[in-house]
Order: sequence, then structure tokens, then C-alpha cells
Amino acid sequence: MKDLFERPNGGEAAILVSINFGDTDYEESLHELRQLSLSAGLFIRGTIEGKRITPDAKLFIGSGKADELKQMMQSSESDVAIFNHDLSPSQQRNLERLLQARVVDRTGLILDIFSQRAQSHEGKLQVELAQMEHLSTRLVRGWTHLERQKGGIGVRGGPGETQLELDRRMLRDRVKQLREKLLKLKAQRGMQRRARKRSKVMTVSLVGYTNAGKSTVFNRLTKADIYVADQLFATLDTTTHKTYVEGCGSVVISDTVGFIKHLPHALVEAFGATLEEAVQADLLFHIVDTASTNRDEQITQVNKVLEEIGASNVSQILVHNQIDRVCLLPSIGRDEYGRIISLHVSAKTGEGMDLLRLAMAEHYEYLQKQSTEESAYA
Ligand SMILES: Nc1nc2c(ncn2[C@@H]2O[C@H](COP(=O)(O)OP(=O)(O)OP(=O)(O)O)[C@@H](O)[C@H]2O)c(=O)[nH]1
Ligand SMILES: [Mg+2]
Repeated sequence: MKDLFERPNGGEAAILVSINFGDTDYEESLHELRQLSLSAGLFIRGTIEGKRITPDAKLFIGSGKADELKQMMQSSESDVAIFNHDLSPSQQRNLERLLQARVVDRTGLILDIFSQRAQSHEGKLQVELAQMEHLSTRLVRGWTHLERQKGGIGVRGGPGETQLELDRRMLRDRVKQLREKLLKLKAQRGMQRRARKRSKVMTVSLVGYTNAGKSTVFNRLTKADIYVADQLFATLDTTTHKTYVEGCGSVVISDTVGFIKHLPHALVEAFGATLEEAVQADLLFHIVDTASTNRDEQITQVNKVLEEIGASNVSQILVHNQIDRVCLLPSIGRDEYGRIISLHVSAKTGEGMDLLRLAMAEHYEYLQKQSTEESAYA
């Protein structure tokens, strides 16, 4: 018989905790927490759910639920409790003291996935900066209550056990150092971009909710072979490829990190330089998972982040991907001026990929016309 407590790959066992405060998208957010947990390599042993009007100030879930959680964690031999919410530092501390186990909130979980995925030097620095900033709010009264606990999810990769003992001054120094290093890298990126601008090559960025299919579209368009997976935040580092597109010559296409609802602010800030690729692009393909029941909400969330990073004025085409899952045919949507505003495609089957190329060619033509008009008026 299969051992119930088997942990292949040494992953940790987790209990999920999710409270319904009357949110309309409650089920979706719990589903997303499950996907996030699996993407982080956790084994889900159980879920505790409840309903409340407001969070409990001390334990977030109230003492009855907290006891229930403690029992479930003990009987299932779980290592960590994952909350579908953001906890205050004191709530996290109180819960850890009661459970005698680690407690990770939604932001901590997302940060952990990012730290597992970061590959490039810049990506690693960005994640470390975000982790340090998340941690700095939690160091107020020390971590002594968990001193003997081993490190794991929530503290992996970046700030490990030794760093938890650092005082706030050292943390501030490290944050300063990271910011300076990132600033230098940002300047380098800026130089590359300016060189591209001078060479008049059109740039297209793929943006969208995590798991929508950005990397699959990217691979189709560039014939590259970057990592595609049914997991959240498979891509962390912005990948840029130059490719030939009929009607516009060379085009630089970038695949970017996926967005998610309540993307931790520290991450948006830390990833500013990478996301700048989107801000500076001539055209955004906003990739959407057409089959997701939460499609509209995801579109809204992505537009919100785009606004936050200053990319809401960049021309955008909504690309409804994954039409093979909902039995739709490829199609083009145009506005009253005849400009393409949306497409229906499937990156998996390849249907509609020619429409993406057509959209790039039309945009290129539009940009050419604009620059001719500008120079005529100059
Ligand atoms: N059926 C179907 N599946 C697709 C399609 N496009 C992508 N997928 C699948 O959706 C999953 C996510 O695809 P990715 O390309 O990794 O998505 P992403 O937007 O880059 O995701 P992150 O990098 O994690 O933000 C993979 O399992 C893909 O095979 C499509 O058109 N149809
Ligand atoms: Mg990807």
C-alpha cells in the first residue's frame, strides 16, 4: 500500500487555510491557492475552510478554527500551514506559536515560488529584494519562538535561518545594496533598449495572467524553446528574441513574468526593471486563457498591474488563447477605425498564429505612417 505520508522529492506537507469573507470569487481564489501550493512543490494534506465577517485580530481565523487546524496538522504530520490571505506579522507569530509549525501567507507563498524559479542574476536579485522587504515587516519582535525550526518553504532560497537572525540594520544595508545593483542592471537594459529603438526594430511584449499561455505563444512566434508548464509562474525571467515577421522585417518579442491577483507589491516593485520591457514596447499582446471561468477578472487584474507599472498607454491587443478547449474558431476583432483589438487563437494547435503575425504587420504599418506624419509636421 502506498504510504499516506510519502513525500516524493522531499517536498513539504501542507494544510491550506481559507476563510470566506463573502467574496464572490471565493472558490476561484481557493483553487488558485491550490495551484500555487502545487507549483511551489507542496503536498496538500488537507484544507480548513470557514466563514467570517472580519478577521480575528489575534489569530486571523479565531481560536476554535486554530485548534481545528492544529489537530489536522498533527494528525496529518504536516510541516506548514498555508493561508489564502495576507497575515499581519503578529497574527503570523501567534499562529506559529500555537501550532509550533511554520505559517506562510499568500505573499510568502508567491515569493517562495519566485525564489525557486529565478534563474538569471537579475531575477535572483529581484526576488531577494522582495523577500527582504516582506521580511523586514516581520522582524519587529524577532523570530525566537521558532528558533529551532528548520528552514523550508517561505524561507527557502533567499533569507534562510541565519538571515532571520540578522537585525534590521543589516537587513536595511542589504536592501540598499540590492537596490543599487538592480539600478545598474536597469541602466544596462535601458542602453540595450535605446540601441534597439535607434535601429527602428518593432518590439512586442507578451503579457498576461500566469498560465494563460504566454510562453507557448512566444515559442510559436519565435521558434524558441522556452519552458512551458501547467504551473503558476513557470516563467520568471523576461526572455527576448528577435524574429522575422513578414511585413515588418525583424521584430523583437519578449515573454514576461505572469501576473496574478494581489501580486505582492514588493514583487511588482522589485520586478520593475524586467517589466519595463512591457512599458517600452510598441505593442502588447495581452494573452488570455479563454477557457478560464475567471477570465474577465484576470483581464481586469492584468490591466491593473499594467497601469501600476505605467504601461496602460501602450497599444494592446487582447489575444484570447486556448480556443481549442472551448471549441471556438480563430477570429479577428476590429474597432470602428478598422484596427485590430482582439484575436482568438490557440497556441497549442497553432490555429490563428498567422493572425498574430498579421496584427504585428498592421501595427508596423501604423507606426510607419505615424512616424512619417510626425516628420512631416516637424
Ligand atoms: N489546450 C491548450 N493549452 C494551452 C494553450 N496554450 C498554452 N497551453 C497550456 O497551458 C499551460 C501554460 O502555458 P505557458 O505557456 O507555460 O503559460 P504562461 O502564460 O507562460 O505561464 P507562466 O509563465 O506560468 O506565467 C501549459 O500546460 C500549456 O501547454 C492552448 O492554446 N491550448
Ligand atoms: Mg511562461
